[in-house]
Amino acid sequence: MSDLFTQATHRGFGAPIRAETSVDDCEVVGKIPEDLDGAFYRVGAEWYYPPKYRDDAILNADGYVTSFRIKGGKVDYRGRWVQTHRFEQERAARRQLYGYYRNPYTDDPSVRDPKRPNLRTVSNTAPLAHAGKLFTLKEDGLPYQIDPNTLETKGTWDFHGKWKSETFTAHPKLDPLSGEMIAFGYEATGLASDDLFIYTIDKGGQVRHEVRVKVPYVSIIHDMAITHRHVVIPFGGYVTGEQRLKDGKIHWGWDETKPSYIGVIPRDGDAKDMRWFKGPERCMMHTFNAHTEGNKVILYAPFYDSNFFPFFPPVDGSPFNPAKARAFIRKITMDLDSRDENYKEEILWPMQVGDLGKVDPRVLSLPTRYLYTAYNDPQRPYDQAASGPGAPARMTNCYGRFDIATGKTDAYFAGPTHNLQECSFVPRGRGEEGDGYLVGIASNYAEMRSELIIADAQRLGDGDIARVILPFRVSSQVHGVWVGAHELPLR
Ligand code: V55
Ligand code: FE
Repeated sequence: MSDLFTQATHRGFGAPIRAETSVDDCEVVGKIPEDLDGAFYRVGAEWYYPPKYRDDAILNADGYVTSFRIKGGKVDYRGRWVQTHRFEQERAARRQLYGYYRNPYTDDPSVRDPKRPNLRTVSNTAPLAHAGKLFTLKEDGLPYQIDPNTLETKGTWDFHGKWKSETFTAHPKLDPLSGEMIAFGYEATGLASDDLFIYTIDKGGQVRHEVRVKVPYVSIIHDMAITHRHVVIPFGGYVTGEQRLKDGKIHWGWDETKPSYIGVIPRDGDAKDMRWFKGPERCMMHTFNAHTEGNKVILYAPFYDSNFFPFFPPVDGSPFNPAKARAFIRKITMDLDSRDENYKEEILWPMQVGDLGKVDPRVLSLPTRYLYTAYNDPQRPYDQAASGPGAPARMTNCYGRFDIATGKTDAYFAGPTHNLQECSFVPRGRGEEGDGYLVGIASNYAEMRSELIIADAQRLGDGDIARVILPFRVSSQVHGVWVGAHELPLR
């Protein structure tokens, strides 16, 4: 095995897990609310074998899915690799076979197949529950169906043959009123292709509508948003192309001269209805939510000023600039009556935030009051000595609730040796926005183990109501979701 796992970046909390584990009846500090019945699913990137290239993206690591099944105040934990085609090839060969992030030309000849890039997906980005099924997602391949109880991988899912894109976004959106899912695939017809397919899938899981459009240029289209009338598709900055890939480079480079774009198309619209609103250099990764107000589409999103990913380097040869990798909560307006096709942008809070944001899923597509995301508050105590030499210079120490109506913020603080991963919202009660819990994993650096935090989303300042203590580090999360027991056949 390569020496890469012995490097500093792969030690401490970043060290590979290399194991599948189950813990029933986890240790709990505090009290798990009796009304919680469901599962918190998380998906992340976990190298089984070290990467072939030292400067590869962590986003290229194997998919790993975890679950916390919560019922009657008890918690069972489980973690499994997603058994993708690629994972099976590697395990059979007992070594790494795959090269750079989304570049099949750099793969071992035994598996190299640039005509079928989705065979090398790692399904490491997000869980999805829809129409009674659980999936793991990665934007360069099809969904993998997962058993919601055992986390066993059942294979890829193409919606009864009706999903024609070779890829499926990691961030489909579920309409809370209709139960529909809106999703898309980009690079839909092959490596570096400029085809974007957008689908509506009904609440029973059947494809109901498809539209095929061309993008202004080929870029990461990572997330999307929906309103009750429109689908919103933001992207910008990252570039790729057949030649770049044949030259053996990582899939994306950053081109600061490229404008950002936000596509707006009516739900169930035709290709000719797509409008591309334009703006300055931006790294548009995640969204919070959007709604339509008269003839304006309003999007809330924690976009970055510029390139966030050091492993996708500038195409002009300049060094990665961390000073511009800053995310702010932005309100973006697309005026459907305008002729100039420029979007308008306002920064709502001057503080930097983490870009993995959430809203109460009951207001998805509708006007929103509360935005939730993690961030670093430098005013909070940080016990760097107790956190050890491998701890980050600044901890992501808070979950914030940002109130758009009042401008007020509330914060949950995890402690002086704790680093928070993305939070997820757990709805409670009859549907009033914001009534629920925030759940998420904290890395306890002092004790080198992970804890599941459960906090009341309306009383973040009071601290957590329960912590589930794991006796080890869990895999790092990209995205997670809470799924109620009524949504999946949970045991
Ligand atoms: C992102 C994550 C990905 C990816 C592309 O957070 C973009 C953004 C975990 O994989 O492949
Ligand atoms: Fe994401």
